[in-house]
Amino acid sequence: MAIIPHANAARTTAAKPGFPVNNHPAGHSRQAQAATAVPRPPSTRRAHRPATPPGPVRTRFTAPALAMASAVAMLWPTTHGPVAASQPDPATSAGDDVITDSIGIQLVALPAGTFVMGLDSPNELRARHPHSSYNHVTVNETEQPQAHVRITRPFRLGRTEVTVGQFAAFVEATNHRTTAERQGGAMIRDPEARETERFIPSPDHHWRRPGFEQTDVHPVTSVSWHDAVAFCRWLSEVEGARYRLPTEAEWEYACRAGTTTLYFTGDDPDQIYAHANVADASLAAHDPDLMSRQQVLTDPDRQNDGYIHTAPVASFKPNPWGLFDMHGNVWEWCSDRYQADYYRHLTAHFERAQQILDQQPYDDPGGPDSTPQHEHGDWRSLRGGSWYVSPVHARSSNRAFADANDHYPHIGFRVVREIEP
Ligand SMILES: [Ca+2]
Ligand SMILES: [Ca+2]
Repeated sequence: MAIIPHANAARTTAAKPGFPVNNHPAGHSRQAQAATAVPRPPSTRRAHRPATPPGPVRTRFTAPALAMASAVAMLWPTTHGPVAASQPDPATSAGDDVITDSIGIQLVALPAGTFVMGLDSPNELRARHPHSSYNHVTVNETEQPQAHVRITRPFRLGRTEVTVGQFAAFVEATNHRTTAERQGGAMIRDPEARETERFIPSPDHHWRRPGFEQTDVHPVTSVSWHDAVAFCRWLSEVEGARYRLPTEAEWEYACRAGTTTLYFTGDDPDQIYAHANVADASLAAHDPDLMSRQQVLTDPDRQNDGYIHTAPVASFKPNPWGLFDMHGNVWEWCSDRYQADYYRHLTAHFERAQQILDQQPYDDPGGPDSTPQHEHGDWRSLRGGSWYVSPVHARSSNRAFADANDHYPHIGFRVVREIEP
Protein backbone atom coordinates (compact mmCIF):
# COMPACT_ATOMS: atom_id res chain seq x y z
CA MET A 1 0.00 0.00 0.00
CA ALA A 2 1.16 3.48 -0.69
CA ILE A 3 -0.46 6.13 1.42
CA ILE A 4 -0.98 9.25 -0.53
CA PRO A 5 -0.23 12.37 1.41
CA HIS A 6 -3.38 14.27 2.10
CA ALA A 7 -4.04 17.86 2.81
CA ASN A 8 -6.24 17.32 5.83
CA ALA A 9 -3.45 15.59 7.70
CA ALA A 10 -0.04 17.12 8.17
CA ARG A 11 0.42 17.87 4.48
CA THR A 12 3.36 15.55 4.49
CA THR A 13 3.77 12.32 2.61
CA ALA A 14 3.97 8.91 4.19
CA ALA A 15 4.62 6.60 1.25
CA LYS A 16 5.08 3.27 2.98
CA PRO A 17 4.83 0.21 0.79
CA GLY A 18 5.04 -3.39 2.01
CA PHE A 19 4.87 -7.25 1.64
CA PRO A 20 2.85 -10.28 2.75
CA VAL A 21 3.13 -14.05 2.43
CA ASN A 22 1.44 -16.62 0.24
CA ASN A 23 2.15 -19.22 -2.40
CA HIS A 24 2.25 -19.07 -6.14
CA PRO A 25 -0.60 -20.16 -8.43
CA ALA A 26 -0.29 -22.32 -11.50
CA GLY A 27 0.11 -20.28 -14.64
CA HIS A 28 2.14 -17.63 -12.95
CA SER A 29 5.30 -18.11 -14.95
CA ARG A 30 3.32 -18.61 -18.12
CA GLN A 31 1.71 -15.22 -17.70
CA ALA A 32 5.06 -13.64 -17.15
CA GLN A 33 6.51 -15.18 -20.28
CA ALA A 34 3.53 -14.09 -22.34
CA ALA A 35 3.99 -10.51 -21.29
CA THR A 36 6.70 -9.10 -23.47
CA ALA A 37 6.59 -5.83 -25.30
CA VAL A 38 8.85 -3.36 -26.97
CA PRO A 39 8.73 0.28 -25.93
CA ARG A 40 7.85 2.59 -28.73
CA PRO A 41 10.37 5.27 -29.47
CA PRO A 42 9.38 8.73 -28.22
CA SER A 43 9.00 10.00 -31.77
CA THR A 44 6.07 7.66 -32.41
CA ARG A 45 4.23 8.04 -29.14
CA ARG A 46 2.25 11.14 -29.91
CA ALA A 47 0.87 9.70 -33.12
CA HIS A 48 -1.47 7.38 -31.22
CA ARG A 49 -3.10 9.71 -28.74
CA PRO A 50 -6.86 10.00 -28.55
CA ALA A 51 -8.25 13.03 -30.29
CA THR A 52 -9.03 16.29 -28.56
CA PRO A 53 -12.61 16.19 -27.31
CA PRO A 54 -14.99 17.13 -30.11
CA GLY A 55 -17.57 18.79 -27.87
CA PRO A 56 -20.74 17.94 -26.05
CA VAL A 57 -22.55 16.42 -29.05
CA ARG A 58 -23.43 12.79 -28.82
CA THR A 59 -21.43 10.98 -31.49
CA ARG A 60 -21.42 7.39 -30.44
CA PHE A 61 -20.45 4.97 -33.18
CA THR A 62 -19.61 7.74 -35.60
CA ALA A 63 -17.27 6.88 -38.43
CA PRO A 64 -14.36 8.92 -37.01
CA ALA A 65 -14.77 7.26 -33.65
CA LEU A 66 -14.79 3.81 -35.12
CA ALA A 67 -11.90 4.68 -37.38
CA MET A 68 -9.87 5.81 -34.43
CA ALA A 69 -10.71 2.69 -32.49
CA SER A 70 -9.75 0.54 -35.46
CA ALA A 71 -6.52 2.42 -35.97
CA VAL A 72 -5.48 1.95 -32.38
CA ALA A 73 -6.48 -1.70 -32.49
CA MET A 74 -4.34 -2.22 -35.56
CA LEU A 75 -1.36 -0.57 -33.98
CA TRP A 76 -1.72 -2.57 -30.81
CA PRO A 77 -3.57 -5.68 -31.84
CA THR A 78 -5.38 -7.67 -29.21
CA THR A 79 -6.98 -11.00 -29.85
CA HIS A 80 -10.71 -11.19 -29.49
CA GLY A 81 -13.52 -13.64 -29.11
CA PRO A 82 -16.94 -14.12 -27.63
CA VAL A 83 -17.67 -12.39 -24.35
CA ALA A 84 -17.64 -14.90 -21.53
CA ALA A 85 -20.29 -14.86 -18.85
CA SER A 86 -17.64 -15.68 -16.26
CA GLN A 87 -13.98 -16.55 -15.99
CA PRO A 88 -12.98 -14.37 -18.93
CA ASP A 89 -9.90 -15.44 -20.77
CA PRO A 90 -7.32 -12.66 -20.91
CA ALA A 91 -6.71 -13.17 -24.60
CA THR A 92 -10.22 -13.64 -25.91
CA SER A 93 -12.85 -11.79 -23.96
CA ALA A 94 -12.50 -8.04 -24.32
CA GLY A 95 -10.93 -5.19 -26.19
CA ASP A 96 -12.71 -4.96 -29.53
CA ASP A 97 -16.01 -3.36 -28.48
CA VAL A 98 -15.13 0.31 -28.12
CA ILE A 99 -17.40 3.34 -28.32
CA THR A 100 -16.42 7.00 -28.21
CA ASP A 101 -18.68 9.41 -26.36
CA SER A 102 -19.41 13.05 -27.11
CA ILE A 103 -16.30 14.40 -25.40
CA GLY A 104 -14.00 11.84 -26.96
CA ILE A 105 -13.76 9.29 -24.15
CA GLN A 106 -13.19 5.86 -25.61
CA LEU A 107 -14.94 3.18 -23.56
CA VAL A 108 -14.07 -0.50 -23.77
CA ALA A 109 -16.77 -3.09 -23.03
CA LEU A 110 -15.59 -5.54 -20.40
CA PRO A 111 -17.42 -8.78 -19.66
CA ALA A 112 -18.80 -9.98 -16.38
CA GLY A 113 -16.46 -12.48 -14.80
CA THR A 114 -14.61 -13.74 -11.78
CA PHE A 115 -11.05 -13.19 -10.70
CA VAL A 116 -8.77 -13.49 -7.71
CA MET A 117 -8.19 -10.08 -6.19
CA GLY A 118 -5.17 -9.20 -4.10
CA LEU A 119 -1.53 -10.14 -3.78
CA ASP A 120 -0.61 -13.70 -4.58
CA SER A 121 2.98 -14.13 -3.51
CA PRO A 122 4.71 -11.72 -1.16
CA ASN A 123 7.83 -13.81 -1.48
CA GLU A 124 7.79 -13.25 -5.22
CA LEU A 125 7.13 -9.57 -4.62
CA ARG A 126 10.06 -9.29 -2.26
CA ALA A 127 12.38 -11.20 -4.56
CA ARG A 128 11.42 -9.13 -7.57
CA HIS A 129 11.86 -5.79 -5.80
CA PRO A 130 15.04 -6.19 -3.77
CA HIS A 131 15.62 -2.46 -3.53
CA SER A 132 12.12 -1.53 -2.49
CA SER A 133 11.43 -0.04 0.90
CA TYR A 134 8.12 -1.90 1.13
CA ASN A 135 6.87 -2.57 4.62
CA HIS A 136 5.79 -6.16 5.23
CA VAL A 137 3.04 -5.47 7.69
CA THR A 138 1.34 -2.85 5.57
CA VAL A 139 0.79 -5.06 2.54
CA ASN A 140 -0.29 -7.95 4.71
CA GLU A 141 -3.10 -5.77 5.94
CA THR A 142 -4.18 -4.31 2.65
CA GLU A 143 -3.65 -6.78 -0.20
CA GLN A 144 -4.12 -10.07 1.59
CA PRO A 145 -5.71 -12.49 1.88
CA GLN A 146 -6.68 -12.83 -1.72
CA ALA A 147 -10.41 -12.68 -2.36
CA HIS A 148 -12.41 -14.51 -5.01
CA VAL A 149 -14.45 -11.74 -6.60
CA ARG A 150 -17.19 -11.79 -9.20
CA ILE A 151 -18.07 -8.79 -11.33
CA THR A 152 -21.67 -9.63 -12.06
CA ARG A 153 -22.42 -7.20 -14.87
CA PRO A 154 -20.58 -6.15 -18.02
CA PHE A 155 -19.47 -2.54 -17.97
CA ARG A 156 -17.50 -0.07 -20.03
CA LEU A 157 -14.28 1.44 -18.76
CA GLY A 158 -12.42 4.42 -20.14
CA ARG A 159 -9.66 3.26 -22.40
CA THR A 160 -7.48 6.01 -20.95
CA GLU A 161 -7.41 8.27 -17.96
CA VAL A 162 -9.64 11.35 -18.35
CA THR A 163 -7.63 13.99 -20.16
CA VAL A 164 -7.14 17.68 -19.57
CA GLY A 165 -9.18 18.37 -22.72
CA GLN A 166 -12.07 16.21 -21.56
CA PHE A 167 -12.05 17.82 -18.13
CA ALA A 168 -11.94 21.22 -19.80
CA ALA A 169 -15.18 20.38 -21.64
CA PHE A 170 -16.78 19.74 -18.25
CA VAL A 171 -15.47 22.98 -16.76
CA GLU A 172 -16.54 25.02 -19.77
CA ALA A 173 -20.04 23.56 -19.66
CA THR A 174 -20.58 23.88 -15.91
CA ASN A 175 -18.17 26.56 -14.65
CA HIS A 176 -17.04 23.97 -12.15
CA ARG A 177 -14.37 25.19 -9.76
CA THR A 178 -12.22 22.38 -8.51
CA THR A 179 -11.57 21.71 -4.85
CA ALA A 180 -8.04 23.01 -5.29
CA GLU A 181 -9.27 26.26 -6.83
CA ARG A 182 -11.67 26.75 -3.92
CA GLN A 183 -9.13 25.81 -1.26
CA GLY A 184 -6.12 27.98 -2.07
CA GLY A 185 -4.56 26.12 -4.94
CA ALA A 186 -3.36 22.64 -5.81
CA MET A 187 -0.78 20.77 -3.80
CA ILE A 188 2.80 20.89 -5.04
CA ARG A 189 6.07 19.68 -3.59
CA ASP A 190 7.34 22.28 -1.16
CA PRO A 191 10.25 23.94 -2.98
CA GLU A 192 11.73 24.91 0.38
CA ALA A 193 11.81 21.37 1.69
CA ARG A 194 12.16 19.00 -1.23
CA GLU A 195 14.23 16.56 0.78
CA THR A 196 11.21 15.90 3.03
CA GLU A 197 8.77 15.28 0.16
CA ARG A 198 6.36 17.69 1.82
CA PHE A 199 3.44 19.08 -0.16
CA ILE A 200 1.93 22.54 0.22
CA PRO A 201 -1.02 24.28 -1.48
CA SER A 202 0.00 26.76 -4.15
CA PRO A 203 -2.40 29.48 -5.35
CA ASP A 204 -0.62 29.48 -8.70
CA HIS A 205 -1.42 25.86 -9.43
CA HIS A 206 -4.56 23.97 -10.41
CA TRP A 207 -5.70 21.29 -12.87
CA ARG A 208 -4.49 23.27 -15.88
CA ARG A 209 -1.17 24.15 -14.23
CA PRO A 210 -0.19 21.35 -11.85
CA GLY A 211 3.48 22.36 -11.89
CA PHE A 212 4.61 20.89 -15.20
CA GLU A 213 3.55 21.19 -18.83
CA GLN A 214 0.20 19.67 -19.69
CA THR A 215 -1.63 19.56 -23.03
CA ASP A 216 -5.20 18.53 -23.78
CA VAL A 217 -4.12 14.92 -24.22
CA HIS A 218 -2.32 14.57 -20.91
CA PRO A 219 -4.24 13.05 -18.00
CA VAL A 220 -5.92 15.64 -15.84
CA THR A 221 -4.35 15.88 -12.38
CA SER A 222 -4.77 17.91 -9.21
CA VAL A 223 -8.45 16.99 -9.11
CA SER A 224 -10.14 15.73 -5.97
CA TRP A 225 -12.41 12.72 -5.65
CA HIS A 226 -15.31 15.18 -5.47
CA ASP A 227 -14.20 16.80 -8.73
CA ALA A 228 -14.10 13.38 -10.38
CA VAL A 229 -17.57 12.51 -9.10
CA ALA A 230 -18.92 15.86 -10.33
CA PHE A 231 -17.42 15.16 -13.75
CA CYS A 232 -19.19 11.80 -13.84
CA ARG A 233 -22.49 13.34 -12.78
CA TRP A 234 -22.29 15.94 -15.55
CA LEU A 235 -21.28 13.44 -18.20
CA SER A 236 -24.13 11.15 -17.20
CA GLU A 237 -26.57 13.95 -17.99
CA VAL A 238 -24.88 14.81 -21.27
CA GLU A 239 -24.74 11.22 -22.46
CA GLY A 240 -27.99 9.91 -21.02
CA ALA A 241 -26.04 7.05 -19.48
CA ARG A 242 -24.68 6.41 -16.01
CA TYR A 243 -21.05 7.39 -15.60
CA ARG A 244 -19.21 6.83 -12.32
CA LEU A 245 -15.85 5.96 -10.87
CA PRO A 246 -14.90 2.27 -10.89
CA THR A 247 -14.89 0.28 -7.69
CA GLU A 248 -11.54 -1.03 -6.58
CA ALA A 249 -12.69 -4.51 -7.58
CA GLU A 250 -13.67 -3.36 -11.07
CA TRP A 251 -10.39 -1.51 -11.42
CA GLU A 252 -8.22 -4.49 -10.47
CA TYR A 253 -10.32 -6.84 -12.61
CA ALA A 254 -9.77 -4.54 -15.58
CA CYS A 255 -6.08 -4.00 -14.85
CA ARG A 256 -5.36 -7.70 -14.53
CA ALA A 257 -7.31 -8.55 -17.69
CA GLY A 258 -7.06 -12.20 -16.75
CA THR A 259 -3.46 -12.11 -15.57
CA THR A 260 -2.39 -13.28 -12.14
CA THR A 261 1.08 -11.75 -11.97
CA LEU A 262 2.33 -8.71 -10.09
CA TYR A 263 1.88 -6.58 -13.21
CA PHE A 264 -0.20 -7.34 -16.30
CA THR A 265 3.15 -7.64 -18.02
CA GLY A 266 4.40 -10.36 -15.66
CA ASP A 267 6.40 -10.30 -12.44
CA ASP A 268 9.50 -8.42 -13.59
CA PRO A 269 9.36 -4.74 -12.63
CA ASP A 270 11.94 -3.89 -15.28
CA GLN A 271 9.34 -4.83 -17.93
CA ILE A 272 7.07 -2.07 -16.72
CA TYR A 273 9.17 0.74 -18.13
CA ALA A 274 8.09 -0.31 -21.60
CA HIS A 275 4.42 -0.30 -20.61
CA ALA A 276 3.97 2.48 -18.11
CA ASN A 277 5.07 5.91 -17.04
CA VAL A 278 6.46 5.52 -13.54
CA ALA A 279 9.28 7.11 -11.58
CA ASP A 280 12.27 6.43 -13.75
CA ALA A 281 15.74 7.56 -14.68
CA SER A 282 14.44 10.78 -16.23
CA LEU A 283 12.74 11.70 -12.95
CA ALA A 284 15.87 10.71 -11.05
CA ALA A 285 17.90 13.15 -13.12
CA HIS A 286 15.27 15.86 -12.62
CA ASP A 287 14.63 15.24 -8.92
CA PRO A 288 17.40 13.22 -7.22
CA ASP A 289 15.88 13.81 -3.78
CA LEU A 290 12.65 12.09 -4.73
CA MET A 291 14.30 9.13 -6.38
CA SER A 292 16.60 8.51 -3.47
CA ARG A 293 13.48 7.55 -1.54
CA GLN A 294 12.08 5.37 -4.29
CA GLN A 295 15.13 3.10 -4.04
CA VAL A 296 14.60 1.32 -7.32
CA LEU A 297 17.23 2.55 -9.70
CA THR A 298 19.65 -0.31 -9.85
CA ASP A 299 20.14 0.23 -13.57
CA PRO A 300 19.16 3.75 -14.68
CA ASP A 301 19.93 2.99 -18.30
CA ARG A 302 17.24 0.31 -18.42
CA GLN A 303 14.79 1.90 -16.04
CA ASN A 304 13.76 4.82 -18.18
CA ASP A 305 10.34 5.40 -19.70
CA GLY A 306 11.29 8.83 -20.98
CA TYR A 307 8.76 10.95 -19.09
CA ILE A 308 9.62 13.02 -16.02
CA HIS A 309 6.02 13.89 -15.17
CA THR A 310 2.80 12.84 -16.91
CA ALA A 311 2.82 11.36 -20.40
CA PRO A 312 0.07 11.90 -22.97
CA VAL A 313 -2.51 9.19 -22.39
CA ALA A 314 -2.00 6.03 -24.44
CA SER A 315 1.69 6.72 -24.93
CA PHE A 316 2.47 3.14 -23.92
CA LYS A 317 1.15 -0.25 -24.91
CA PRO A 318 -2.26 -1.24 -23.51
CA ASN A 319 -3.04 -4.24 -21.35
CA PRO A 320 -4.61 -7.39 -22.87
CA TRP A 321 -8.05 -5.76 -22.78
CA GLY A 322 -6.93 -2.65 -24.60
CA LEU A 323 -6.73 -0.35 -21.57
CA PHE A 324 -3.90 2.19 -21.40
CA ASP A 325 -1.92 3.42 -18.40
CA MET A 326 -3.49 1.06 -15.89
CA HIS A 327 0.01 0.93 -14.48
CA GLY A 328 1.41 4.39 -13.89
CA ASN A 329 0.92 7.87 -15.35
CA VAL A 330 -1.58 9.07 -12.70
CA TRP A 331 -3.15 7.35 -9.72
CA GLU A 332 -6.84 6.77 -10.37
CA TRP A 333 -9.63 7.56 -7.93
CA CYS A 334 -12.01 4.70 -7.22
CA SER A 335 -15.47 5.02 -5.73
CA ASP A 336 -14.79 2.95 -2.59
CA ARG A 337 -14.25 4.32 0.85
CA TYR A 338 -10.85 2.99 1.75
CA GLN A 339 -10.42 0.48 4.54
CA ALA A 340 -7.01 -1.15 4.96
CA ASP A 341 -8.39 -4.51 6.07
CA TYR A 342 -11.60 -4.52 4.05
CA TYR A 343 -10.77 -7.70 2.16
CA ARG A 344 -9.39 -9.36 5.27
CA HIS A 345 -12.70 -8.57 6.89
CA LEU A 346 -14.60 -10.03 3.93
CA THR A 347 -12.71 -13.28 4.19
CA ALA A 348 -12.44 -13.41 7.97
CA HIS A 349 -14.57 -16.52 8.30
CA PHE A 350 -12.04 -18.58 6.34
CA GLU A 351 -8.89 -19.79 7.99
CA ARG A 352 -6.65 -20.32 5.02
CA ALA A 353 -6.27 -18.58 1.68
CA GLN A 354 -6.91 -21.73 -0.32
CA GLN A 355 -10.24 -22.15 1.37
CA ILE A 356 -11.19 -18.73 0.17
CA LEU A 357 -10.50 -19.66 -3.41
CA ASP A 358 -12.74 -22.71 -3.06
CA GLN A 359 -15.72 -20.73 -1.90
CA GLN A 360 -18.35 -18.76 -3.70
CA PRO A 361 -16.98 -15.43 -4.89
CA TYR A 362 -17.92 -12.09 -3.40
CA ASP A 363 -20.20 -10.25 -5.78
CA ASP A 364 -19.31 -6.67 -6.69
CA PRO A 365 -17.57 -5.58 -3.46
CA GLY A 366 -17.67 -1.82 -3.19
CA GLY A 367 -15.88 -0.91 0.00
CA PRO A 368 -17.29 -0.28 3.46
CA ASP A 369 -20.07 2.19 4.18
CA SER A 370 -18.07 3.54 7.07
CA THR A 371 -15.18 2.54 9.31
CA PRO A 372 -13.51 3.99 12.39
CA GLN A 373 -10.71 5.08 10.05
CA HIS A 374 -13.09 7.61 8.55
CA GLU A 375 -13.20 9.56 11.75
CA HIS A 376 -10.02 11.04 10.33
CA GLY A 377 -11.37 11.92 6.90
CA ASP A 378 -13.28 10.63 3.90
CA TRP A 379 -10.59 8.32 2.57
CA ARG A 380 -11.07 7.07 -0.97
CA SER A 381 -9.18 4.36 -2.77
CA LEU A 382 -6.54 4.99 -5.39
CA ARG A 383 -5.11 2.50 -7.84
CA GLY A 384 -2.32 1.99 -10.34
CA GLY A 385 0.57 4.17 -9.24
CA SER A 386 1.85 7.18 -11.14
CA TRP A 387 4.78 8.99 -12.68
CA TYR A 388 5.74 9.86 -9.12
CA VAL A 389 6.25 6.36 -7.70
CA SER A 390 8.33 3.28 -8.36
CA PRO A 391 6.91 0.23 -10.17
CA VAL A 392 6.18 -1.63 -6.95
CA HIS A 393 3.49 0.95 -6.17
CA ALA A 394 1.95 0.55 -9.62
CA ARG A 395 1.28 -3.20 -9.28
CA SER A 396 -2.12 -4.65 -10.13
CA SER A 397 -3.09 -5.28 -6.50
CA ASN A 398 -1.43 -2.30 -4.87
CA ARG A 399 -3.86 -0.21 -2.83
CA ALA A 400 -3.54 3.41 -1.81
CA PHE A 401 -5.80 6.17 -0.62
CA ALA A 402 -6.18 9.88 -0.14
CA ASP A 403 -8.81 12.13 1.34
CA ALA A 404 -11.71 12.90 -1.00
CA ASN A 405 -10.73 16.58 -0.90
CA ASP A 406 -7.07 16.02 -1.78
CA HIS A 407 -5.63 17.24 -5.07
CA TYR A 408 -2.16 16.19 -6.06
CA PRO A 409 -0.24 16.41 -9.33
CA HIS A 410 -0.01 12.62 -9.54
CA ILE A 411 -3.71 11.81 -9.05
CA GLY A 412 -6.36 11.65 -11.78
CA PHE A 413 -9.14 9.24 -12.72
CA ARG A 414 -10.89 7.24 -15.41
CA VAL A 415 -14.59 6.55 -15.73
CA VAL A 416 -17.00 3.65 -15.90
CA ARG A 417 -20.01 3.87 -18.18
CA GLU A 418 -22.60 1.37 -17.11
CA ILE A 419 -24.18 -0.95 -19.65
CA GLU A 420 -27.94 -1.15 -19.40
CA PRO A 421 -29.22 -4.70 -18.83
CA1 LIG B 1 8.45 8.39 -15.94
CA1 LIG C 1 -3.02 5.26 -14.37
